[in-house]
Amino acid sequence: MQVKAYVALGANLGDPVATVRTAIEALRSIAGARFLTASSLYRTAPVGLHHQPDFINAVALLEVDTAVLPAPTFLGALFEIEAKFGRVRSVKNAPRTLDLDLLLYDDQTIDQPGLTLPHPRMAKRAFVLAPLAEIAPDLDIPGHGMVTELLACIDGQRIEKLPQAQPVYSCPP
Ligand code: PH2
Ligand code: MG
Ligand code: MG
Repeated sequence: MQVKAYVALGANLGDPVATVRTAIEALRSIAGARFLTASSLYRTAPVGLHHQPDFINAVALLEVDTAVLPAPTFLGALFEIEAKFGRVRSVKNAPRTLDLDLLLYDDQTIDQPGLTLPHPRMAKRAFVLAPLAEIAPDLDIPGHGMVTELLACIDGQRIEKLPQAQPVYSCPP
């Protein structure tokens, strides 16, 4: 069976714009999943963290084959990509080269060590809800409600959509 899975991307070390763009490309090469779309990139103030640089955040949508990549295996594939980008899990919430969070896997609710679905904090975070609303405005988050309504309830989290990268044309001579 094919299901939709939403993945949040975040980075706030090094060149986070380049990291998130390259990580979106890396999501295209997960065996057993098909990349469908990704949101724009957003520059966001750190939420729940002090004295950290701004983040670059985005959300991607993939179609996942449940036989090949059940939710915990799919999460493992995301961790492999994080590791390739040099993520070291030293201290909880340390600045990170790349954070990939599994937000939703179809409408599954899971509560096991290391994997809670829907992602337990997604409904309170503009840096997740704004990019999610861009690619899935009608999405209903199981147990929480409509993505656009949840976003409208959030105050005081600074977030700015970055302009899309334009293709570089060279003019004919
Ligand atoms: N991730 C966190 C905690 N706080 N704040 C922003 N703006 N963006 C994030 O990706 C983020 C955060 C934990 O993973
Ligand atoms: Mg996270
Ligand atoms: Mg994470």
